[in-house]
Amino acid sequence: MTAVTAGTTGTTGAPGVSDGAVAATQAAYEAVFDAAVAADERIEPRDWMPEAYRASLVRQIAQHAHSEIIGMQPEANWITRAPSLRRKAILMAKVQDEAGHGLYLYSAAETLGTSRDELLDKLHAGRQKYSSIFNYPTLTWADVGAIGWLVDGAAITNQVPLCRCSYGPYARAMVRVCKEESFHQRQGYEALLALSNGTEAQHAMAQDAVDRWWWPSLMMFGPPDDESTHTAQAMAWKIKRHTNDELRQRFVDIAVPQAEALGLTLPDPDLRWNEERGHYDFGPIDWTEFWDVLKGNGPCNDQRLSKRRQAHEDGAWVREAAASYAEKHTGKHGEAQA
Ligand code: FAQ
Repeated sequence: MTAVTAGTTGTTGAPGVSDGAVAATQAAYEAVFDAAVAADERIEPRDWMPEAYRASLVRQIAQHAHSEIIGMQPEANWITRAPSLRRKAILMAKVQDEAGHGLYLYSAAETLGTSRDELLDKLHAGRQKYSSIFNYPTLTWADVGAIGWLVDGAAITNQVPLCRCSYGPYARAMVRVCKEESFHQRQGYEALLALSNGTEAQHAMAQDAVDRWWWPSLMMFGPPDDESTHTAQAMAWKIKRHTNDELRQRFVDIAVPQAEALGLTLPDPDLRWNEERGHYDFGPIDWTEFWDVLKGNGPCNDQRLSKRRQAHEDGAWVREAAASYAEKHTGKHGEAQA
């Protein structure tokens, strides 16, 4: 079963076509789309898709893209103060990778008919979200390690299943993103290991960072399943492959033995192996804090958005120069000149 190509399947606007005929055609397209999803086929940009599917993808991909570029800020805060040239070079490469991830994701959203400008305008106007995690401050160098280990670790847990997302361009973008995130996670783990095995003060710094980043990392997976607005439909469409709670549990199960290997403690007295479930039990998450951060009341929401707006304004000349270059080197009919 192959999805129907949008260009050949317009359902409205044909003169003399009755409402009943339009509805029947619409139902037929929908059946083809449903069958393609059921058969685990990829939906591609030119395929017909329900408008709600398109809107849901734009919402999720935009939030994801915004998270990548806002996520550059807490880490960039330490580039000038990295403890060695080696650490500085690694951190610069990581922050650049995040910009690249934003680029792949904005490009994936563009294939759904939304321009990058439009999405950035919505971000700057506070009309689209980015991940709650990036509204927390990076107070010490150890926070860079904790972000790599926990935040990138949570991001990988969430994003590996997205490589099997039903929408082709998003799934393919995720393959490369996940490879790079794996490198990021390892560098964070290694930086924390060095601190944990260092002086007493360095060990304490690593522990303090883990104490502050642990709970917000668990919140990254989104609200509990019974409060998640989009999960059921997103799973039916195979955009999401697992629920928020399933992925959160998977992350906890991976992180606990890693914390032990690091010689660091996770700040949860209720954390213990549950033989019957075959998983770690963990304590209650403070969902009031999560919703409060989403409303704009986290420690760094204002700072993150105002820096982003400023960066966009500062970059205006680059966009103008690129547009003017493209105009100069493009012929009357849009083809590039030799
Ligand atoms: N923060 O119905 P659900 C990274 C919102 S990338 C803010 O469960 P859904 C890389 C949600 O949008 C991190 N808002 O939503 C990196 C919805 O509001 P809406 C980003 C959140 O979509 C590392 C409402 O709550 N990753 O870290 C959050 O089914 C280091 C109800 O929620 C992605 O975006 C949250 N944590 O599930 C970069 C992955 N959670 O839209 C730099 C792709 C929920 O109705 C440095 N996204 N909300 O207004 C997803 O997998 C999903 O969108 C979820 C949320 C799982 C995040």
